[in-house]
Amino acid sequence: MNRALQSLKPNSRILLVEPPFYRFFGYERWHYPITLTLVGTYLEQQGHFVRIFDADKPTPDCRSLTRLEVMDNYPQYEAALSDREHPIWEETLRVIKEFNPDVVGLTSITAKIDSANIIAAMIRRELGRDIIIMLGGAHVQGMLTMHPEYDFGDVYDFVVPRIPEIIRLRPNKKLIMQHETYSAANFSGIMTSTGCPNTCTFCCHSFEKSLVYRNINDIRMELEEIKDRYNGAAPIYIMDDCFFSNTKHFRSVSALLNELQFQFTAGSRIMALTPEKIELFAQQGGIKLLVGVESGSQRILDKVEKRLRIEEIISRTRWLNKAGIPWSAFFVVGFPFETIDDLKRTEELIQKIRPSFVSMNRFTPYPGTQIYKEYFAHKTCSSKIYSN
Ligand code: B12
Repeated sequence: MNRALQSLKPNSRILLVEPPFYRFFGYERWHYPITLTLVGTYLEQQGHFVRIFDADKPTPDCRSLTRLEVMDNYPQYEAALSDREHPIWEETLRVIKEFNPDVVGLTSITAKIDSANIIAAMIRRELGRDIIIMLGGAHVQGMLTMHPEYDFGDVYDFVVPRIPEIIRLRPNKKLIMQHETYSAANFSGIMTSTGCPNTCTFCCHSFEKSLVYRNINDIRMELEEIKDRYNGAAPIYIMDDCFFSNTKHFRSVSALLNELQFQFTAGSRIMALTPEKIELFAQQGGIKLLVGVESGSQRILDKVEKRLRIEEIISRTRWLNKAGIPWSAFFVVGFPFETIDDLKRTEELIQKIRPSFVSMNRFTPYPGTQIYKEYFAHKTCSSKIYSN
């Protein structure tokens, strides 16, 4: 067990808090807090009393936004970071006070770290030093990979980069405050495995290299719970990094989804696609596939170690179009070594492969990745700690 977690006194009252982010700018893009639900399930099994407060749960005024609207609205998040009296911070503090925790646990991806820091500083300011505050998540993992001595600030008592094999647990959704108000669609995201055999230089996957698969009976229990308890009619979103890579696992989970009459969406590496798997996916209830193409330039694909040839992209996505399965192609633009010519090649490839949906994403250097090491690590870290 993680040594810091081992040091918690037995039967602690632990409140895990998902820092608010999308809610600040009215975006309803949201899945239940899967990371904290797994962490909470683990801590509950260690004998603690655990609850999860999802401070990012969308309110009724949140709605689906286009990418341009997200860009326009994003400054509202930045404004909230400087506004201590924002109602969302006040609500978060009120819930924490009412719960009266011994320990507060925060999770954070890089985008949310300022929000997590504000909550930690607020607890220190209002509730003193008796409460233990811990921080985990992809940002902590990345920063510590890069800078092992990195100081997250004295608002935190300790940080937890990793709890191995946690993915094998079945997330206990009842730990989430007001879980009964959540719908099947809110709980539609499930992870049946984690890990990736690839080593793309922009991906944070370096943290959890090993492939870990959940037990099929356990996956069945989670799906049945979504169906029975939460009246599951919504399609399931399989959040695995490489759902198609292990054929045996792919077959058994797809068959299970079909047996339970779920439709589903999943991601695949292009090189894991075969005509047989595509056919099986469609037969078993697959309604949409997500694939990471990243670039139409072979030079860029090689540079980011995607281990993918343009010819393979063209031939394998042809199978998808032939099978008539809707598919989204994910691209990254703005690598530090990308040229206009590379971008033109991406545009040409999109015309050629004709995905049903194109997701164009701006490159972000995440700490812990190879590309961050090469191009950004020497720059000064600028994550602010919001002091008392
Ligand atoms: C599922 C998923 C999603 C889901 C989110 C579902 C949800 N509600 O969480 C969706 C599809 C919505 C999504 C969206 C995005 N995601 Co995402 N996502 C993942 C994925 C595949 C799994 C995350 C997960 O739950 N893992 C299982 C948990 C248990 O593991 P973990 O989060 O790593 O946590 C471990 C430790 O950090 C620690 N820990 C974590 N928190 C805490 C807290 C405490 C108190 C303790 C003690 C320990 C602890 O314990 C855990 C076990 O070791 C990861 C990749 C991966 N395989 O990890 C990417 C990943 C987290 N996503 C990433 C990104 C960038 C995004 C987006 C920003 C993409 C975008 N541009 O829009 C958005 C942001 C969404 C948001 N606001 O949270 C990056 C984050 C990189 C970073 N440094 O920030 C990752 C790592 C992908 C990658 N390879 O680069 N994502």
